[in-house]
Amino acid sequence: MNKKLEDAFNDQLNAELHSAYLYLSIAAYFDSINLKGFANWMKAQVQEELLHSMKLYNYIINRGGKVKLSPIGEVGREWESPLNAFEATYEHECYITGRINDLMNLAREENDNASVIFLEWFINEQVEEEATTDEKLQELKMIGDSTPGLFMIDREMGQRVFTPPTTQSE
Ligand code: OFO
Repeated sequence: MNKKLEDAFNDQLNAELHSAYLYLSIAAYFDSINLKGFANWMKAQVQEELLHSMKLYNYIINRGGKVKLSPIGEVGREWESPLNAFEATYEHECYITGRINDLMNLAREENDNASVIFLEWFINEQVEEEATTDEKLQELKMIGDSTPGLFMIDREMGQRVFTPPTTQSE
């Protein structure tokens, strides 16, 4: 992998770690307002982001590149409401999708077929990431100010379990 791609993959590794950091902060916000189910959901999301980070880490190493860890940017600590926190989450996922698309375009420009194939997994993953966060956002919009509605969603979100992938390549 050339230097340009190595740098871009390292930037994406940083962005995924930043996503984990952001979602951990959102989990802490939910814990602070006693929405334990929402907090559980966000903690599972943190695990997802760490998985994405490790995929990139392993790929950089496997391609003979150097992993360069940079400081992780600051994240917010307070959100106005669960709805506001999910607006931020969905927006963040759309931002990550844009980054993955740019990385794919760069891999194509550099004629790096292995990177193109590797990034296909991330392209598909982002479809799922946007869909799941938007689903929660829409549910929160639907319930409006209903406290019973909020507790119902909280109960459902408490069921989420992070399942680590079973194959080594993942
Ligand atoms: Fe890594 O997909 Fe979310 O950010």
